[in-house]
Formats: sequence, C-alpha cells, structure tokens
Amino acid sequence: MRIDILTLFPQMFDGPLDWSIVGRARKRHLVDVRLHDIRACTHDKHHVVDDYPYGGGAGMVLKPEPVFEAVEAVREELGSSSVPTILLSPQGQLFDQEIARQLASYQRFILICGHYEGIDERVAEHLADEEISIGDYLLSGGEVAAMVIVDCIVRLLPGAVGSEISLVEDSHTGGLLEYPQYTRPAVYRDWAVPSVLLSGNHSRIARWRRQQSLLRTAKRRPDLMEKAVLSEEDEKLLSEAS
Ligand code: 9D3
Repeated sequence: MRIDILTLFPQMFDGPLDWSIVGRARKRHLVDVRLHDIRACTHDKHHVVDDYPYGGGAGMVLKPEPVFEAVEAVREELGSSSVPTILLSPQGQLFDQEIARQLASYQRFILICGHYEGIDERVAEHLADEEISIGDYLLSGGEVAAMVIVDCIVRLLPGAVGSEISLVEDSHTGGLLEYPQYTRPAVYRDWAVPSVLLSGNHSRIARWRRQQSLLRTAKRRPDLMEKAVLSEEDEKLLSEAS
C-alpha cells in the first residue's frame, strides 16, 4: 500500500509513524508513506498558501492552487488520475473501523491535510473524492487526523500485526467493549485480580469475560449496545448481574 500525505507541516510526521506497528510495517515495506509539502507547490517569491476569505470573516483560507497542483503532481507520479483522494476536515464523514477497513482495501490513496481556518471549498468539490473527520472536536489541522487514520489502517494490513490479534478481535467482541485484563502480581497494593481468572476454569472465565464486556458496554456505551447482536446467553449474563 502507498499513502501520500499532503501537508503544510511535513515535519509534524517525524516520529509518530516511525515506531511500533506502523514503523515496523514501513520497514517491512508493507506500506510506503510519503509526505509532500503543499508550500512547495507555490510559485511566488513568498510561497503564500493562504488568503482572506471572500465575504469577510476572521482567519485565513488555504488557497486552491497549491493543493490542486500538489495532488496532481502525486497523481502523475503514480501514473493514475484516479487515485482516491481524501480531504481531512471537520465537515467530513465520521471515521470509524468500517471506513478504516474500506481504506485498508485500497492499493493507494492521498490524504490532504487542511490547516488554518479552513480550505477553499473547491478542493472538497472538485479535487477530493471523500471528506473525513476523526471526531466532533476541533484540531488545529488535519495532520494529527492523518496520523490517526494511517495508524488505524496500517494495523489492518496483512502481516502488520500478529495474525492472532487481527483475526480474532473484531469477530469475537462483536462491537462490544473489551473485558478487563490483568497480569501478575495477583495482588498489587491490596488490589486482587478477580479470583475467577485464577480458577483455571476456562468456561467460567469465558463467561465472566463476556459478561464484563456486556456490562461495561451497556454502562459506558449505550450507543454500541443498540447495534450489538446479542445471543440468548448474552441476555442471561446481563440480567443475572443486575
Ligand atoms: C469548523 C471550524 N471551522 C470554522 C471556522 C474552522 C476550522 C477549525 C479547525 C477548520 C479546520 C480546522 C482544523 N481541523 C482539521 O483540519 C480537521 C479535523 C478536526 O478539526 N476535527 C476532527 N477531524 C478533523 S480532520 C481535519
């Protein structure tokens, strides 16, 4: 997979994508992440990338020309005019695991990071294929959002994570929160690990974990509970706890 990231601040990406799963995936050539400085696509003496908003108002707006040129340069380098191009913006579709899986199936795509107070709307209308937001809060730019998306997608690539984890997790938790985990020591500062986990009774442990997942999802994320598909056994585990 190849991901081209267009940004005014390529140095922000020094570090975050060099470690852990993403760093290892890059070293193993499972993914090629390339950064492009949008400012390099200006042709005036002062490399101006922003301008005042038409109609007035506070702040500056990222000009369309350098963004269009930066995307077109990448598309030409890749020899394809149809590389999926995603604009990161607070107005975009909410990023979730389903969108991550969809992007993970692409051979390549381009991420455009906005900054300043916004970006000329013609980028969203005539250059980008999709607009994505990572959540309902304001960031100072799309860079951190791009890092979130790259991290999330790279760990879905075959070979990026130990196969056990990637295969088991989604199917097993079925949209519920995870159960609590513990490791040694069995007692730390007077806080004991739940005794069921030390019992060696694997079916009891499995039931307890499932029950914990159900209970904490119901309590903390009722929105996920509405979408979850529950078995009769699940309903029993939920009701016996209350
Ligand atoms: C909606 C706010 N805009 C109206 C004045 C200004 C604005 C603020 C912050 C425009 C862009 C930004 C920078 N944010 C992103 O580029 C961004 C983002 C985000 O802020 N939250 C969640 N996901 C994303 S993806 C890109």
